[in-house]
Amino acid sequence: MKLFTTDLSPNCRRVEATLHHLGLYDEVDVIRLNLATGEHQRDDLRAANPNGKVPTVVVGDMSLWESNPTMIYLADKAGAEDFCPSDAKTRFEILRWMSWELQHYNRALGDILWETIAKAKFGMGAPDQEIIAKQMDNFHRFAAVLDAQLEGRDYILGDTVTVVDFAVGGPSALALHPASQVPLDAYPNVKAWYLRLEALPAWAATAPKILSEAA
Ligand SMILES: N[C@@H](CCC(=O)N[C@@H](CS)C(=O)NCC(=O)O)C(=O)O
Repeated sequence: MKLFTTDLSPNCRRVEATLHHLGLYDEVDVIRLNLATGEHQRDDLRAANPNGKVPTVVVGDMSLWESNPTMIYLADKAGAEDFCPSDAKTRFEILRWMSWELQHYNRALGDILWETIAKAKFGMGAPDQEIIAKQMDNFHRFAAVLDAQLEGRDYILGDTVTVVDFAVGGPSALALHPASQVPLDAYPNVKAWYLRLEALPAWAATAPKILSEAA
């Protein structure tokens, strides 16, 4: 199995963490690319993923791209029923939270984190305060939904970690970073859940190196 990936990407982190969680990481040929210098513009990645994006996983003659369905496929193939339950109701909940994180919560958070953290790490200039202000309204709207869902639960769907936590939690390290400007103290259940995720072995193994180097 081959994985094209990069550091500091929540999309890559959740796929890498899934591979760790499933005990598959040692079987993976990891190709870690520096996007800032264009290392990902290479023929073998484009052959596997016409978008030329990471994460991309190649398993046999199959190419997996888009991180959320990639995690589901890997978990299903590994028979990880606890991590990715296959009954219709839970599958609906998994797909619902994955759609929600892409369209709403992590879209807002991603824009904020790009401005406050990533641009500085990649030397791409000062944060755009207008973008941050606009997305902060969206962040508050959707973080309140997540905080309510996590009330009385350790993880999004209940007492055990599932693929949904990895999907929604992808940006946890960046959101917890002191420079992120993300007002997590207003959402204590979200903050506690992010810290719970960071403590999981699969999550700890995939902590963004750029952040720890700077710490
Ligand atoms: N929706 C995709 C997003 C993939 C994506 O945008 N990857 C970024 C890194 S986070 C990338 O490869 N950027 C390089 C580029 O677009 O050229 C997923 O979940 O996998």
